[in-house]
Amino acid sequence: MLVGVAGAAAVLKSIIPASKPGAREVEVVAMDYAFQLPRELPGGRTGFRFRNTGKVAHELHIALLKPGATIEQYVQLRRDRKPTDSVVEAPVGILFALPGKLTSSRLVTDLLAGRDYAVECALRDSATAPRHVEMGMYSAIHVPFELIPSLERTTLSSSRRL
Ligand SMILES: [Cu+2]
Repeated sequence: MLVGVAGAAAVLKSIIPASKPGAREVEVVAMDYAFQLPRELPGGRTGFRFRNTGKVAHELHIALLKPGATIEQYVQLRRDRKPTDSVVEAPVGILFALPGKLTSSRLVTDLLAGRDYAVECALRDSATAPRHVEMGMYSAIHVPFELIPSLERTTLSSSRRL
């Protein structure tokens, strides 16, 4: 009986994300050398597109920070040319955009409530030039608890009951 319930929960879990109304779409804009994007986004399925309005190539690299880690710590590690493992929990993905272009592909992820994401461009303009992140091309996305869509909340509380 318990196995049956757990099995049903597993099936529900795999179906619910697909049946959600369309993913929220967020367009991130790159300039030379900064990002324009919301500082806060609601949790849940989100698709990022990336528009480069600059004159050099840029990337949108998103990483999930460990709880308590800050974008400042992340950028300091970049400046010190050290690994970022101590502050990064998981990579999310990367989009590339050439100058003047909007990506045709999307980076889709489930933003986690209560967490922070690092956003950076680690490209450089020449082999000896600093990475763009070191020139200030970074940002952070905070996902507050209170902005969880009601569907997420329902899903969370029903899985707790199971
Ligand atoms: Cu860049």
